[in-house]
Amino acid sequence: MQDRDVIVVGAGFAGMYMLHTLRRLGLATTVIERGSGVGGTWYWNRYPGARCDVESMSYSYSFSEELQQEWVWPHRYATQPEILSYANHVADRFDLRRDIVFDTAVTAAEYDDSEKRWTISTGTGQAFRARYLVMATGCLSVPKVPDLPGLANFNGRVLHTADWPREGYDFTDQTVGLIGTGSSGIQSIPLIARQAKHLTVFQRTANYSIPAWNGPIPEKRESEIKSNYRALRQKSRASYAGDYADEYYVSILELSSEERTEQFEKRWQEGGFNYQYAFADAMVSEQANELAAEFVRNKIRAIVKDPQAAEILCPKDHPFGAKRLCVDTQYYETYNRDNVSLVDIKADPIIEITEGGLRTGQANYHFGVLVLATGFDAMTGALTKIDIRGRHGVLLRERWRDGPRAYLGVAVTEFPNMFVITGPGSPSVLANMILACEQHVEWIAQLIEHAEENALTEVEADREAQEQWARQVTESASKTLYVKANSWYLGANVPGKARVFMPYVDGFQVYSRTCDAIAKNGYPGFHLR
Ligand code: NA7
Repeated sequence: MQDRDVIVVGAGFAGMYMLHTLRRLGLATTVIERGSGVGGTWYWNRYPGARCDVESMSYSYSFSEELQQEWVWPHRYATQPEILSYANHVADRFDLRRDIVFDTAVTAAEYDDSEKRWTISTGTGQAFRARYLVMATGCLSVPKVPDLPGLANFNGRVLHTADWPREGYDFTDQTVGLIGTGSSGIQSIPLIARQAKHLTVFQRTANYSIPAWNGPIPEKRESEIKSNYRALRQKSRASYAGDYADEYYVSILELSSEERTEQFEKRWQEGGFNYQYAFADAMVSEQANELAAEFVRNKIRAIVKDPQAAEILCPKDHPFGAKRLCVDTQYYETYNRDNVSLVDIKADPIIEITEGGLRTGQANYHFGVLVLATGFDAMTGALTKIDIRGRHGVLLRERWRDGPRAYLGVAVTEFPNMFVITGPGSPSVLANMILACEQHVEWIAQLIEHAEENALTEVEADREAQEQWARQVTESASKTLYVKANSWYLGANVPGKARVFMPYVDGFQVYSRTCDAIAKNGYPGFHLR
């Protein structure tokens, strides 16, 4: 059994920076990582077209001025291989690998009340003891395989976007069925269609997607950002979404009809999340939301030549942005190809997967490869999968049966000295994730430093503070339209999962200010023993 000050679980962007930061505090830290390399979600999600939906120069670490100056992002939105190569560069540059144990999945973690130590068990039989446990396990790291009758009988290859073969997959001359039209489906469909003989997309819920207009970052733009990086990062930290893109906060309902069309068109032409974040009332007023939504539907109708397919692709059953917005390259255009067909499985649901394809109530479909772009057990899946036992052996999974509860989204009562990076109840997936990771890492490190300096042996969230926080997170979300869709934000995509809105919706800036004030005031809401 190895004794460490801190065990960090996960070597994605959160875990890597946590290690770097704890080392600077002089704490003996080991990171345990299930994959064979760093990068977390960007290590596993290797499907064609996988790309970040936040601009590269913003979706990158800000903690090192040298790093952000020297790294060159080739595209406005980075591809998965580009992000992975950045993660590897960071690991090398800061000499992180020597403290990362790869190919090792944490299976259990148990807190010993008398020793004030966590014991961490792994699938390889290696065990560790540590004073602190930091879960950097990611929000989108447990792929969700749908419970489709007959799936085991399928004769061909089954691929899940979030667990893609490392060697890639060649779709040339293949007939492909693809289930799922969230970001992973919407990003991969155009590329699979270009290679495959035929692609049939099975859509249950139509999603809103905004073009990325991706391309190389012009040199002038890059140097503008780099010469102004510090200020731009400050702007990101003071923003709603943790990004330096302008959040204009124009109110849709205050605009005249002409101004509205002009604004929607402008945001559509800019591409990406601006289309959502530019508008102050988009996520709070049904009327404003519907105007933004109808503009997107009309774009879909203009792009997709087959009017019947276009109507199937137009989302009508949930507000715009209530499921995470997709950012695409030639997604809707792909349905104009002769080798692509679209099946509405809401109207005609899947009955079963067969040996050679699938059967709906009204038809049989044949294909040799099945792609599941069916998402994740998001936000909590990676934590509830591990047997995490706190004080008196209580299981985290049991405590979270009716929905996750974590003070500030960081600490859980009865689980002392354990911290969760971008946990449920923090802005996490509603913000720029790398910045959200940095903010949490820095805040957690500061709390650990405080504990070390004051010879504290236990840091634990107070139950009432935790409940109050959970109530506030739920209450804030309930005032928005985010709760009006069956999204993974709500756990609605996993059968049996409690329906609780998990991310903090009041914005990155409000959240990080709250965290700072708590640190400054001696950590109210925590028991420091
Ligand atoms: P998402 O956004 O959860 O999308 C999953 C898709 O798979 C969605 O269209 C689902 O339809 C569909 N799905 C899931 N289960 C089934 C079954 N059983 N039958 C038919 N269709 C199903 O996951 P992604 O991987 O695309 O994206 C996740 C995040 O990663 C994304 O938001 C970005 O932040 C990056 P449904 O909507 O449930 O009807």
